[in-house]
Amino acid sequence: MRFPKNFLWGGATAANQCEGGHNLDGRGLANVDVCPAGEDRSAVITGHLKMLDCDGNHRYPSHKAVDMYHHMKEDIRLFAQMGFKVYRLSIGWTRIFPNGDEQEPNQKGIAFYRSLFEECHKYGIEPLVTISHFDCPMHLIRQYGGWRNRGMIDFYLHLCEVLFTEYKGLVKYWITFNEINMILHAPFMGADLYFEPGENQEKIEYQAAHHELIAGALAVRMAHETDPENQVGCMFAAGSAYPYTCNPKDVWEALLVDQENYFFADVQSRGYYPSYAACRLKKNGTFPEMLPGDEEILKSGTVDFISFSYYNSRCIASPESSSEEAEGNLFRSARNPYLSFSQWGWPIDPLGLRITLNEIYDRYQKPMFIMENGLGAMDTPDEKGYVDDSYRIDYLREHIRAMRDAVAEDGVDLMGYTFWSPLDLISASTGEMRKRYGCIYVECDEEGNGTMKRIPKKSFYWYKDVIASNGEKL
Ligand code: BGP
Repeated sequence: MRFPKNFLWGGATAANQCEGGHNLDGRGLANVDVCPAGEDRSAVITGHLKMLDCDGNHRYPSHKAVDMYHHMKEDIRLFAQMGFKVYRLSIGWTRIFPNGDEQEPNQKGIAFYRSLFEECHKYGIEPLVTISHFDCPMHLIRQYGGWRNRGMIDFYLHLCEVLFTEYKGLVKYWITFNEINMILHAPFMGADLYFEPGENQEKIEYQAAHHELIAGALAVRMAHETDPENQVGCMFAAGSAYPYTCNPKDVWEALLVDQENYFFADVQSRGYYPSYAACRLKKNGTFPEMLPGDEEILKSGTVDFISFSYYNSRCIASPESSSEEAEGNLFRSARNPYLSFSQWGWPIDPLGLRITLNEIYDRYQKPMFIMENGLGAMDTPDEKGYVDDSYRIDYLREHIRAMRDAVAEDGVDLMGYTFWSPLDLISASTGEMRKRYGCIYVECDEEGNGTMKRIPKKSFYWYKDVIASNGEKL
């Protein structure tokens, strides 16, 4: 037994990291457009430096990104050449609703995604849509305070209603929010939150999370009512937390980190707040305000599948165990002495993917989908622009092997794998271009200058064989 016949192989992108064209055809300004490149980025995306508009002193990488807005057909043709069965992309909310609170959508935005979906179907590629991938109209933040405000639920649902009806028959796989747990790690980028001095950050984060959880549950219901073919998943940044040692205190700290991470999917999959979260948030005085009826909404809007990103595991040490720190997808943890690390210091742990798949499947017993996994690295093209990225192939091969073991030997139910990312794009955490993930090189420098020419790397041809052999040829 190997990968199922209908396994969905593909790749994933996010609108703000690849589209560019940030002010074209009526698109409005979004939170992701005011996250600068450079040293202020970290403070802005974590909500500690308030930046509610662009200024002349910073560069904003989402504005141009890799110009997929003008290369869409060419890019999808390349994805088709790799043999993609599925393409995961996100909707730029402000292309559809420039301010977010309009009644009528922007027809040019609707038309752009319609032609993108039609282009996918032309090649037999199933589009899989993230409704919000770190994306919120700035007007909703300035006017209403963003996800702190319960009113956001209605704006979000209005977006969903337009998407579900406009694209009925074209899209059947939906994700409500990308990496919903990023609210706790990059609150401005993840959920448009910034903090004034003296505010209780945790309380605001969990209140906003509650609003997103309610919005997501109502979106699941709406998707099913609009078209019974629709399948909706939750999405969180996963990666098991290992105790640094077998000291029970390390084991306990690791459990707490896992619970903090699983909280969101626990609610989205089971339909209620897990007791550990209810107890701790009440004790901290940060349990969110709920309205009568909220519990029923959560119960009636559980997701069809569980999706997640996996870049690395984490290693957790109690204060008693002295340890060095490691980086890792906006989460910091102890440095695991058994692992190697990427150029950006992220641990590389393929077996951790098998462990994570087993943990998640045990916990929810629902089909799963790996929505992101990949290696950010510095590529050196030759004089023709060709990149021999054998290191990326090694990373992907080992992770796909681990995923195959989880499917074939552990029996987990896995729908598909969309690696990050088919083409080079802007890094979410650092805003850099030189942190490249793609199987397709994009000729574009750190300042956003270049021909934007697309050139397949070695990994492009390798992944093509992987798909053609349904994961046999690695
Ligand atoms: C995830 C995000 C993606 C993507 C990826 C890689 O957190 O969902 O948007 O960017 O991580 O991270 P980075 O771009 O920071 O290297």
